[in-house]
Amino acid sequence: MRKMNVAIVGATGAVGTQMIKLLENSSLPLGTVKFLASKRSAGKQLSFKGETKTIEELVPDSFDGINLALFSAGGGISAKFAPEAVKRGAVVVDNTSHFRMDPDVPLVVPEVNAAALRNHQGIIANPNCSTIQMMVALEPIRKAYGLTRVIVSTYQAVSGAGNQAMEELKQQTRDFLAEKPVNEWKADILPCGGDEKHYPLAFNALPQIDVFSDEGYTNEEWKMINETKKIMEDDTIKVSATCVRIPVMSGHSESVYIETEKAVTVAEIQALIADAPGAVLEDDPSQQIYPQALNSVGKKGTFVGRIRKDPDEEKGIHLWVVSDNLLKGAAWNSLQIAETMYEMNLFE
Ligand code: NAP
Ligand code: 3JM
Repeated sequence: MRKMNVAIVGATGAVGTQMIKLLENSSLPLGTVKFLASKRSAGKQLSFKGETKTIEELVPDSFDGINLALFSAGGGISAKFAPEAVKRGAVVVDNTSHFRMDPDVPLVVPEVNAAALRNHQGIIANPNCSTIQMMVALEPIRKAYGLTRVIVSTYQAVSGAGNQAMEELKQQTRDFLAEKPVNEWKADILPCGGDEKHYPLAFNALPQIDVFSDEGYTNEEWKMINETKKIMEDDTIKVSATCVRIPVMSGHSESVYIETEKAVTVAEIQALIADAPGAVLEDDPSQQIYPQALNSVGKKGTFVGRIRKDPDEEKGIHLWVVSDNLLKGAAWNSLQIAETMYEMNLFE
């Protein structure tokens, strides 16, 4: 069996830390494993499979001899270093939004469109966390009944914004409990590191994820709209999104409204979800069973419940979709892409 030499770029981050844990239990036959981050972290040590490993500073030559590079250190780092990794013979699975809409880059959720991996030219993009879990829930419905429209509102966890954002929420929560006035809480990152104003997230809900873009939508909302059409290979599906950050540590929740092409019953959708790869049905109102963010943490599945018909729209269905944003939304989907490629014999 061919050994895989793997580099994790952004190894100290919220996503990178989960990637390391998953790689310890991966089915990939591992050769060398390298952990890369910025100069700030170079020299720090961590444990991998019982051995002590040292974080190295990311430089172009980091990729010499590497055949798989998993990137999650921001779009700018991917723009600069992913081509360097490919030049040196690595396959890159990129977690940032930088390459996602590039027509030469497959955008993959393995349960949905693994076949697209065959067309890769060195870089494969991992979709946005909120898109991924929605695709796992909707693809089986689209395949069986057709999909004409999606309207989604998200309730996104703070871990999706990185380690510093999690720390900021924890401190604001401590400040609230210490009865410190809200105007004295520190808010330097959320809703979005790249924007001018910052607001507290503790005991709040912020309808802004990423910066604002065209037509009053944020970039996060455009990611959900555009990525859905690319993954489902259908530009005619009407998609709209409202993305909201809430004070949950991990686990994104989504209220998803869809319209199907053919009429469908709730029981038919429940049966499809129960059978769908990567999806877990949790839907029994009589027993108060429905997906919850807290219960999703540490799990690889996408949990689906609250499935019900729209009272006024014959082909309208509502669903509640929950998944661990750092796992299926990021680290697990990336590693699953790599494992799937290995099984498909796509590493040279
Ligand atoms: P994070 O907790 O802030 O971690 C950022 C990571 O990037 C750290 O390892 C950091 O290393 C590294 N880094 C920053 N600047 C660097 C540089 N100049 N050179 C090398 N490494 C550098 O962020 P995160 O939540 O893990 O997210 C990281 C990225 O993954 C995001 O920016 C985003 O593009 C992507 N992401 C994708 C999804 C998704 O939906 N698929 C979800 C979350 C994040 P140091 O510790 O040395 O600073
Ligand atoms: C999730 O600094 C950056 O470029 C990263 C911003 C970011 C992204 C992104 O756009 O790549 C933070 C958190 C994502 C994402 O998955 O789209």
